[in-house]
Amino acid sequence: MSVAAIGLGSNLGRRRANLNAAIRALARLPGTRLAALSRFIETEPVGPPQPRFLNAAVLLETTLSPEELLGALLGIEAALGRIRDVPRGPRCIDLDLLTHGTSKRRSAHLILPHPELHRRAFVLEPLAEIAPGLRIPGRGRVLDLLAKIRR
Ligand code: PH2
Ligand code: MG
Ligand code: MG
Repeated sequence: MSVAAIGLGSNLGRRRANLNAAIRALARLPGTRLAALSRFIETEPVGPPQPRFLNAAVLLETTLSPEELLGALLGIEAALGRIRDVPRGPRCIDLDLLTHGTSKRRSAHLILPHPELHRRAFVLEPLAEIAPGLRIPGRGRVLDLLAKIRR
């Protein structure tokens, strides 16, 4: 059993409904329990000009491997109508695997921990709400990472 952190984002369509549908789907994954859910926070877009995001974070307890969980996230995104076109562009749902226990990965499909996680307030803020003491392998505690980008 591992604890995995997922970052959620939506800036197209019914953002709140999109996040809620994704959270319901995450909670239904095999071998998986939804352990914590942050509030939804409105954030300014990072990257190309686009609508504001709603972002959130969840913790899952799961027996799925990182690769299995990543596959499941892509499946949920597709089921909710995600179309992959503009990199870092608008999306109805984005589910990013941030950490999975103490796992590290560097494959073409999966980098763990997520390579941008420690730089992104829209990820760290909701994550700090539910897991301030979570250790990001190779990077440190969530709360410390958030303090670093805020100063
Ligand atoms: N996701 C991106 C690019 N920019 N900006 C905000 N505020 N929130 C996001 O989730 C986000 C973004 C690519 O995944
Ligand atoms: Mg993302
Ligand atoms: Mg993504």
